Parts: sequence; C-alpha cells; structure tokens
Amino acid sequence: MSITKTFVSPNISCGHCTHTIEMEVGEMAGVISVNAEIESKEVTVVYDSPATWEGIKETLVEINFPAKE
Ligand SMILES: [Cu+2]
Repeated sequence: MSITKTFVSPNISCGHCTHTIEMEVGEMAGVISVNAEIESKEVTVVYDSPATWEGIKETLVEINFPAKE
C-alpha cells in the first residue's frame, strides 16, 4: 500500500528547484510520484517499498532541498 507524504521544503524558490526535486526524488526506487509547488513550497511524494521516508529525506538533503518537519 502506497504512502502519501506532504511536507514543506523551504529552499524552493523557482521552477528549477521544483524540477530538481521532482527528477531526483522521482528516480528513487519505489517512488510513484512527486509534485513540488513553487508558491507554497510544498512537496507531495507518493511512495511504496523499497522507498522510505528516511531515504527520501536523505535525498532531499543531498540535493539541498531538505524537508522541514
Ligand atoms: Cu529554483
């Protein structure tokens, strides 16, 4: 069963940011969809095994768009 997680990534400032997040997180095994919004800085990720929230958070840190929890 897939998990949907919505969070804020404060470093989002433009369409390049949302594109980077969607591409990099979207490449992770188990990630079903990623949608990042410029104005709200909200990201919604739908994922399933083997992806984990811990792993997604690590990827976000690596690409410099850490999630604010
Ligand atoms: Cu940007």
